Amino acid sequence: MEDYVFDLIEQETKRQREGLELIPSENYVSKAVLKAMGSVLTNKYSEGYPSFEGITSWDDKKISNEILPNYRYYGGQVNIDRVERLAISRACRLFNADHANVQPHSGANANEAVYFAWCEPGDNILAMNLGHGGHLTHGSPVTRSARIYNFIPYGTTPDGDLDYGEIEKLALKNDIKLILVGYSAFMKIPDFKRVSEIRDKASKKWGHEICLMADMAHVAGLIAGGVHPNPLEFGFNVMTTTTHKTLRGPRGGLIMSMGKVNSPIKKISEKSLDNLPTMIDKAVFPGTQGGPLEHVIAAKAVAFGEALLPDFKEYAKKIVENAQALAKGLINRGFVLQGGGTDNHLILIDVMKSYGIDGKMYEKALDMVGLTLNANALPGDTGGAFRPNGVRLGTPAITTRGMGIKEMEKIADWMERVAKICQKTKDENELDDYKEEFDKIRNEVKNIASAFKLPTE
Ligand code: DSN
Repeated sequence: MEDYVFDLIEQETKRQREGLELIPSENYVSKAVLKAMGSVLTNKYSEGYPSFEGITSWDDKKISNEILPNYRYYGGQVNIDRVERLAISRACRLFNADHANVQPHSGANANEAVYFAWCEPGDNILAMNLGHGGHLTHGSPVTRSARIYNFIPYGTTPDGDLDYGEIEKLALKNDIKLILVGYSAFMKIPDFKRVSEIRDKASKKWGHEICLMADMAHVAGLIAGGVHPNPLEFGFNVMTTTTHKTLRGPRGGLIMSMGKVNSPIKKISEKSLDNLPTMIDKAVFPGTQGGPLEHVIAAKAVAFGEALLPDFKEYAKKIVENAQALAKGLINRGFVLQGGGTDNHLILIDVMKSYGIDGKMYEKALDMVGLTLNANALPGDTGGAFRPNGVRLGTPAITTRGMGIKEMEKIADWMERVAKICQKTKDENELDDYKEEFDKIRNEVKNIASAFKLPTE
């Protein structure tokens, strides 16, 4: 059947092929992930959960063979149960977690489910300020969670690290139920042990358990690849993530937790960290979601399987190497980087300080040459969310395409040339006047990009 939609998919494939994806939260999935996602599993309803009755080891063969009783509300689950069990068991293996819930439709849903599982309306939650690199779902007033819970924001220090002193002060001043470490624009490695010690101190002071939560959406692939510490190994009780960023799976969410693993329908009479896995299962379904997207869960299972392979460790290492090479190339060309560089996959540039241009204009100009990144607020940004002075970029997607240090130099070079063209006008509406200069760079980008195939081609 002819449909405009397929034309547009074709055009998007071309855009992805001919340009370079520098948005640090995006990536390219493999053929196998795409195939699982576009499968007939989308036809199936499967509210509820599979069971692991009698399964004592994470053995793919056994897990994909067993037919076990389940906790579902529809029949016909024989294959669905086995697929979801594979996804759960692989996630547990990847992150050394006691339990995984693979059903969240997104990272936002995953975060909401954790708050819902552990907190009561009005409870205090300590989380990173959005303006300092936190995420909307960590307490921005425009979200539903912020109407239910009382988020208390902490920030970063001038050198771009978490302000541990402030976290401790706030945790001891306010009777908090949950401390959240997570972000969407942060380029250091958090000191998870230190936050865990702060939690223990606060817990003693307030006389109750405090849940330690990590939202590792940006760096989950780096954790899986062994180049970033795993918060679950430092006393954190729960870790949420999306599955499509550095983890390179389908668009979706995931919650890993530590504690006793019970049947998801076990009655929990008292909230305790020990019971967190069961409380989270209940909070995802029926608490906050209905039918799981089993085609996406199948694609998650495939992606987790890929991330368990030795190649993925190499991939994770290269993401960081490329980010550091790109950071160096940018610094050498006069760009001012927040925090002075990067320890992970992400770079935040103060383009106003670097070239006297704002982030939105620079984002638009880079789009004209096929380099995609996003304008991003810097701590204390005077331009606000819509016209910030910074841009955010990263290397997960270009590393998937096989690019290395040589290409990072090229990218830094194009970025400098584009910044210099922007300097000539400083008016976003006049960028078209420089079309010829942009087209020249665009062709260079296209030539190099086309030499590095998308994994799905
Ligand atoms: N939208 C994601 C990002 O780009 O960081 C966070 O959810």
